Amino acid sequence: MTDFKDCINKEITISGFAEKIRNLQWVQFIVLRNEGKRIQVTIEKSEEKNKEMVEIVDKLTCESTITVTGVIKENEKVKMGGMELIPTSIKVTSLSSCELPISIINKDAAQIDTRMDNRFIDLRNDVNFYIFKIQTEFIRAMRQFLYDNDFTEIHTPKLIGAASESGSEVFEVNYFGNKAYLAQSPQFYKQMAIAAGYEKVFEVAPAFRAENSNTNRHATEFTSLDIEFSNIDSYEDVIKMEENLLVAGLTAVKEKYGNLIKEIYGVDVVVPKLPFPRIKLQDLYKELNKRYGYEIPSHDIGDMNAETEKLTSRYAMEEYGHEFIFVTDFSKTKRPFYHMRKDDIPQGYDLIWKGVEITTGAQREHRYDVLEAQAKEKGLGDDIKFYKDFFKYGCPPHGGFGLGIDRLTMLLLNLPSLKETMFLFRGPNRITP
Ligand code: AMO
Repeated sequence: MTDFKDCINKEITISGFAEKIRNLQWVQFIVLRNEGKRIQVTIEKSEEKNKEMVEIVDKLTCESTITVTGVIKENEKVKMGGMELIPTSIKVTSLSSCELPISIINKDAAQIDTRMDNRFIDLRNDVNFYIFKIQTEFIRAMRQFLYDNDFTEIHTPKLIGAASESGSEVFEVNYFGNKAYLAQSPQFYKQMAIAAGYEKVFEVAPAFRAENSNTNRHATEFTSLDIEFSNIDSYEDVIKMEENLLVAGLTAVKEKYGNLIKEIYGVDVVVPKLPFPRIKLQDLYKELNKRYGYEIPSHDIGDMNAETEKLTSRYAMEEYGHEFIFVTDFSKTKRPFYHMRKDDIPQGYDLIWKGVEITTGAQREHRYDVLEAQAKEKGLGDDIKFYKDFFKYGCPPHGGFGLGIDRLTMLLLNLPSLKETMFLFRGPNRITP
């Protein structure tokens, strides 16, 4: 919908939802909503030329869709931007049932599950509606950054013959009587693109995880922005690429939606300073212990858990005044076989934002013999032979990362969970609508 200020005294045609209808003795008002914007439509009942429209509005129900032609007039008495639309024609394009299953104005009046059942109505609420307008800008700007840096976009299969990365956490599907799986990540295929000679590739696509975890940050299907590029010296190059990518995304979001995000979600969008802080896992453990008395549970040593991530962001904020922090030097027992190791330390990182991991990245092991030894050590056998073959006939040093888009949006807007953030959430107990 256009900005109405540019349309004053002009005739326009607008289609949208009749959000509110007030039928008074002398006048009818409709609040017309289109793409999160609103205009008041005012119909004087006494005017003969309005007779037909008055009859239409008499029968109109809230959330019906209408197309209105008329002139935008300034009227300081109108709360909605001091403007109103004086119609010459109103067409009803679809009549809504009177009783809505959930409230649009007050989204929190219904339980989250009821809201998800009725997501097409739930999304009409501004807080929900704008999520995807803002996310679009975030992804658009990041894509633009990648195009500007000569990345090639690839589309890798999500139906795969061997469980990728590791044997766990994949959904099995019946593929004409044989077993197939839903890809948990494009990891192997983005590396294949490097072996094929593409210097820089990316993909934005669904990833599937058969994790039976009901947390605010896990979905069984989510969207991943995956990147892989070659001729790097170390994972530090990967970190730098991710820093610049996020700065590009957040700069664009702040510019286009900063004020709206503050108004609707109460969040200040911060464009992070470069470089983001980095810390080695062992040093992080020491800091968290010293500052907050936190001791990592023995089964998580060498890795992070939800509590560690939360405290890590607290530390980053207190020490550096930064929302982001890279954690490096994880234990090789906790990292995948394809991470390159130096002195037995995986050459990769996790990126934490506002207390949640948003990325895993690394330099990859591209030397065939070493890769094979690391795969063996993790008990991986013949089903990844096709992957190991990528490294047999020349493959440059390379690295990359996977960035969870849904988590990114959740954190950007301070939403409480992926259930609120995703267009349609998929979890262990949710596979509809
Ligand atoms: P990882 O498994 O850490 O790494 O996933 C990368 C990022 O994807 C997001 N993510 C999820 N988001 C929602 N629900 C989930 N269940 C979920 N699981 C992961 C997170 C996470 O940081 N192949 C590597 C990436 C790489 O090295 O390039 C990988 O998949 O934001």
